Amino acid sequence: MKLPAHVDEQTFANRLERFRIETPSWGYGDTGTRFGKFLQDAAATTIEEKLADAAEVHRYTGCCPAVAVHVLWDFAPGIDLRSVGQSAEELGLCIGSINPNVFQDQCYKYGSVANRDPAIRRRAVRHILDSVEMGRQVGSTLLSLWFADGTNYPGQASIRQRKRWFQDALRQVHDALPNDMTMLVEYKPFEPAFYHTDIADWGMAYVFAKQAGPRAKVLVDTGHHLPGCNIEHIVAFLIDEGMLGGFHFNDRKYADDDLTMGSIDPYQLFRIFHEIVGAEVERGHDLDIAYMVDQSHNLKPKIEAMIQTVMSAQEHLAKALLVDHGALARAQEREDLVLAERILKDAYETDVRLLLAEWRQRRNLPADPLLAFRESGYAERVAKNRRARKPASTDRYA
Ligand code: PSV
Ligand code: MN
Repeated sequence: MKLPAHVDEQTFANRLERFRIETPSWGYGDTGTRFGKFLQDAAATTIEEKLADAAEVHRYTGCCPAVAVHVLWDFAPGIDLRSVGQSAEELGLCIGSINPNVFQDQCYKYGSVANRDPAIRRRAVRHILDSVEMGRQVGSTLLSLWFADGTNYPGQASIRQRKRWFQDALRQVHDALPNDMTMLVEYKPFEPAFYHTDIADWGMAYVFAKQAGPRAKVLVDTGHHLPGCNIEHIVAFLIDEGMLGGFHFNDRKYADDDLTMGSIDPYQLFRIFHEIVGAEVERGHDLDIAYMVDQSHNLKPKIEAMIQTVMSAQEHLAKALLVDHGALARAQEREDLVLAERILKDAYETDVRLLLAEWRQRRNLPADPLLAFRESGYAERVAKNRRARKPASTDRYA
């Protein structure tokens, strides 16, 4: 398939080649909603199994060498962390972001770093600092912070006081980062806190990151926005401020649904990539952004869902690379809104699947990673081994 005349074939292929997507360990295990968990025989339980599954995604897509880990979910007490890093390496992987967990323990009922009790605030900071050290041991250079802190009712706490506790904690963590570590601050409008969340939007994350220090940046989880929010505007703004550190990719219909990226609003995904590519074209180099997936699938098979996500990410980046930036600038100069929009739509509506299939084959990868994985029989094989370790059905009327 031929590329449009304004796209240089080598530039297109090279940019795709450099696009790396980190997959989350928690996307390979059994997860659910507060209403229950539907277990899958093939779902991973241990960090070794999660890494093995992530290696399959990398084997078929060629672009997912890094795996994000969540400290409490992946590191059992006393685990030999160097061996985790080694296992990853043996599988051709590396450990990507390290995610502390200050939202699960009972003591965090009223918050972690914004808890009224100074001992709990100290405990939360200590856990994050321990996570930094664990990250160092497994070879991670990214500390990814998300806090469930907030309140459920008006009057429950002083919002201003909690803000100051957050500022103190984030500064302490930033001061303790090793030189090669970046700290990402994630925001979310609600859930589990339903009245106010201490880091509710990109503006708050920006201020906290800015005040923490130069190695703190904002993390945009695409599912963490209220309906109608213009996410690409946030992305463009943060890029221009040098404050966009990374993404947690997923899609949403109602709230933080964790649906497969691009399954609900693929045009939004294209518009996000268009802002990134536009800035890269202007600057002449790639932006330093950590592209990560944050999806825990309840119903879809885990590895297939991950491969589907990665393919969708590549397709939307490829479409964004097809935008005719010269023609777009000329249309904008003339205030030709119709043509400007059409230039975006021309790129978005191009079917790039054949282009990507050919590009993959040139790299000795399967033209269709999803089908190739399905045909490999991996999921059936591991299901057989892992099934025995899953709890028996707890259905009351079975
Ligand atoms: C919170 O909803 C979140 O997006 C954070 O990134 C957590 O680390 C992750 O989900 C856990 O699934
Ligand atoms: Mn997230």
